[in-house]
Amino acid sequence: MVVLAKPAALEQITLLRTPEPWESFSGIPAVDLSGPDAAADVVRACERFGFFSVVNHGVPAGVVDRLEAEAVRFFASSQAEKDASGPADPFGYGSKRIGRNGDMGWVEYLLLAIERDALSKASPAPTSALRDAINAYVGAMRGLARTVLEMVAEGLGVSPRGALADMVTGDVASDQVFRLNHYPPCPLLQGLPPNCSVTGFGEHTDPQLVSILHSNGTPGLQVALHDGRWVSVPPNRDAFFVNVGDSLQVLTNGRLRSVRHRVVAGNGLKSRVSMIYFGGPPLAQRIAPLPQLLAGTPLYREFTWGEYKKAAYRSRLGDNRLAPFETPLVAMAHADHHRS
Ligand code: GA4
Repeated sequence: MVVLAKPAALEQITLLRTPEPWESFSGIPAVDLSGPDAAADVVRACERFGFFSVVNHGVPAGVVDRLEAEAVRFFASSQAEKDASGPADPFGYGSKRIGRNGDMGWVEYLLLAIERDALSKASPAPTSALRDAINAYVGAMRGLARTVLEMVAEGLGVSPRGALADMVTGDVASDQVFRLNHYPPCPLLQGLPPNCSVTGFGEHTDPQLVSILHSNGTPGLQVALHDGRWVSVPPNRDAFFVNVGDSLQVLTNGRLRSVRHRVVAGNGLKSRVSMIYFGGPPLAQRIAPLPQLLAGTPLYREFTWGEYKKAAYRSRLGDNRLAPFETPLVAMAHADHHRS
């Protein structure tokens, strides 16, 4: 990453020079969820990248289009109207500030809590049209999260097949979050080298089990491969993108790893609008390597999702949030590795 001299208005937002958002990587797997090998394909993609797209997912285009139109309408409304739903702490409308600990990005967003299959009553969804569109969309995402997590269990040989899916869409109310993001083009980049982009959302992993993302077909999302290289994800309006989160990494004892990802906003590119469903478990859910997947030493000690979430909200975006939960031997091995 190259840090450049920059205009004062971008003071606290990191500029990046690599890779270029329009140079996309063709290696990200697209899993056909209706295919006979879907479960094996999902696991292979999770192991190689912690990230993949799904096609033939069965989510009606109308559900997505309706929410996208409402999201665009919301972000185009006046600053005063948007501010009426903010400031996000953590829920509500936010602009540039991400989380509570000083992270900044060229982004505005609406972060909302979900209770079972709908927005929680306390969530400040600005209009009833937006609320209704989100509820329909979240219903579809719960179904998709369930399918993906059942396939992960099946592909890994975990039984029952619902063991992971039930943590997110089971009978006990789980901790689900929904987020709409808007990344406007960044005019302040004018005059800087053409291959410059600005951080829209800084690099991080998601703390939950899975996240499911949809975007309006605009580039900007980048993921880190296991060798540390950052690559740009080719946008696809017809697909959803699935991220492995930290909790799934722990449950699988590191066989699946959460994907580091970030969003960059460019100069002269059109606005990017994305919608993300985060599937977390109930607060009291114990997270520890599943006995069925524990061939050798457990890499992580057991914790509850509530504990992890509390620690996550105290951290900075780019922190390695799992490090404090590694078992002592693993932590020592990592420390040795970094020293040598
Ligand atoms: C990353 C994934 C989700 O967007 C999120 C984010 C949350 C926030 O925006 O408030 C966090 C971030 C996310 C992880 C570390 C903490 C909390 C911002 C931040 C600096 C809603 C979530 O659950 O964790």
